[in-house]
Order: sequence, then structure tokens, then C-alpha cells
Amino acid sequence: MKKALITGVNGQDGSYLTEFLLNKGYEVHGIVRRTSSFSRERIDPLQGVNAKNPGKLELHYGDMGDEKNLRKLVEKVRPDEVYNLASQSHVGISFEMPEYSTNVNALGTLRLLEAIHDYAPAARFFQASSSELFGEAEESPQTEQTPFKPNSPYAVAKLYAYWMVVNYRQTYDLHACNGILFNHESPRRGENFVTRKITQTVARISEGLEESLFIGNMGAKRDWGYAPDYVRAMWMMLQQDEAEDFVVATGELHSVRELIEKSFTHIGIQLEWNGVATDEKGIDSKTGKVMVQVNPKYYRPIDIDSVLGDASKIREKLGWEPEVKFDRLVDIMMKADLAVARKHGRDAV
Ligand code: G4F
Repeated sequence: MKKALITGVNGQDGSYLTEFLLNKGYEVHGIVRRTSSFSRERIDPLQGVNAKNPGKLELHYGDMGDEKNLRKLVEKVRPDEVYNLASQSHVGISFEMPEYSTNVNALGTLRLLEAIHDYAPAARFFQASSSELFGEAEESPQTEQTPFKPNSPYAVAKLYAYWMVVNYRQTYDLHACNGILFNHESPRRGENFVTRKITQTVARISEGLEESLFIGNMGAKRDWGYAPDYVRAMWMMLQQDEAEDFVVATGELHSVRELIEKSFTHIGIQLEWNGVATDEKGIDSKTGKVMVQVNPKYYRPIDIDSVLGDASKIREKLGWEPEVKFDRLVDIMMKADLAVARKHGRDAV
């Protein structure tokens, strides 16, 4: 049985990757932080030997900020594959917590690479790198050759981690690679990322649980894919004999505004836009009610207007294709959030 070690196992990607690997018969070792609450709703159903799949999941306490503990875990588990998905992953929050973001995203990766170098040098290592490395990119779409111009503490920390992965590959011959992941979403996405915030709020509006959506920069454009497609890409990258870095993206660009419009269409509301900048409002074309308002508190000190990926390399070399693109993604997320909102609506009666 192959052994995989996953940091950030309780996150969106960690939980989908765990399911994926359990179905392939892996023994999955997940690292979770010791916190005062036991909120592990994404992975709890997968623990132990699960009748639904041939693999098994074991959880270990650990923290990207605790070197000794990471070393002990790698020594104990001796994994065949390591997926580094743990991160302070919110770009906006990284402006408020730059040091913490650097400790987890940059130094945490270094700690893990060191532990692998010392205790499991034959292990294959996947680093969840990010399209944020490109910043306001010099070219569009972005490929593996596009120069990096990170413009947030999050992205600068991820850039350090990116180069450390390359450095350990070159210096110590570790099978270590970066997946330069563009935005990827799902019903399991954290509620403070823009896609989930929108689909969840719109679903709640539909059930009468909220009045309107407050949002930041609606002009921002992203290449949004579906998280289960991206964890499949991670695994494919580690099955290659030679470790290489790949862009993982859908190649479609959409704005936050489009995402809002599409989500409202899902509940039968057509929006009309009035006003500019912070005074802009999204109005229900039938009733004239204000459904969307700007709140400048969601603006970032510096933002990226547009990121679009060119995934030709992974398509040509590994045969990876995204199965879900923007339209279906919004449908999937809206359906899931509507089901939750309906349940909350019923419970509230
Ligand atoms: O959903 P976001 O917070 O994602 P962002 O910043 O693009 O980063 C995500 O994707 C990266 C690439 O995979 C990852 F590296 C990173 O860890 C994270 O997963 O924001 C998307 C855009 C931004 O331009 C933001 O300013 O949406 C804009 N936005 C507008 N209103 C908002 C809001 N973002 C958030 N989170 N909340 C808002 O109210």
C-alpha cells in the first residue's frame, strides 16, 4: 500500500485529495493542527478504514511552524508521496498577517523539505504553488515561463517556497515539483473566498436569510477551476518519472461581476448595474431592490486585476484536462449552497 502524507488535509484541496487517494488504495496520513475546536467536517467521514474505498486515513497532530514535530512525523510515516497543501491561503489576510503568512507558507515548506531530505529522500513531493506568483503579469495567458512579480505577502512567501522546491530538486535530486495552481473552487471552499462568499450569500438571499451581498473589487478577473480537477493534477504530477513544474488552469477568464450575475440568475434574478466605483449597486431588474453593494473594507491594499493560465504543458505532457469550467462550477456551487440555505431556512421555522 502506497503511503501519502498530506499537510492541510482538512482544507478544501486536502479533503478532495484524501478522497481521491483513498479510492486509489493509498494509506493516507493527514496532518491537522491542534486547536481548541474539533472542526474537521471535511475529513471526519473519511477517517479509519472506510467501507466505501480501499484505502485508509490516519490523522496526526502537527503544524507547519513546528520543525521538530514535522521531522518526527516524516521519520515515523516514511511516506512515498508528500503533498504540501497547508497554507495561510487568503491573500487579503496576508496583508494583515505578513509574518505569520511567511512562517507557514515559506518557512513551513522549507521545514518540510528538510525533513524529507533527512528521513524520506526517495519520497515524491508536491508543492501547492500559486498563480499569485505572477502578480500583475507581464503577459497573458501565463505559462511556466512567465516572469514572477508577486505583489502580496502571501505571494512573496509562496515564491520563496517555489524556489526552495526547485533548489532541493536541483541540489539534492529530490523528486519535488510545483503545481502553479490557478484559483480552484468548490462547495468546500472557505467562506471568505470570493466565489463561495457569493454563492453562499446569494443562496441565503433566495431563502430570505439575507438581504443583499456586500462585495469588494468586482472588476477583478480570475481563471476559476474546480478543486477536484486540481487534486487529480497534483497526483498526476507525482506519477511522472521526472519532477517538473506545471501550470494548472482552465484557460477561461471571468470577472467577479460575472460570477455575481450568474449566481443571481440561478435564483431567477436579473441584475442591472447603477453607479460607479464604491457607489455601484446591483439592482433586481423586476423589483428595483438593491441586491449588491460595494463595501470598501473588502478592497485590498493592492490587488491583481487579471490572471489567466495556459495549461498547455500539463495537457500535452500528462494528458490533464479540467472536466469542469466556469458555468458548471457556478451551478455546482449554487446547488450545494441552496441545499444548505434551504435546510437553514427550514430549521429556522
Ligand atoms: O477569492 P479570492 O480571495 O482569491 P485570490 O486572492 O485570487 O486567491 C486565491 O487563489 C489563488 C490562486 O490559486 C491562491 F493562491 C490563493 O491562496 C487563493 O486561494 O479573491 C479573488 C478576487 C480578488 O481580486 C479580490 O480582491 O476577488 C476579489 N474580491 C472582491 N470582493 C473579493 C471580495 N475577495 C474576497 N475574498 N472577498 C470579497 O468580498
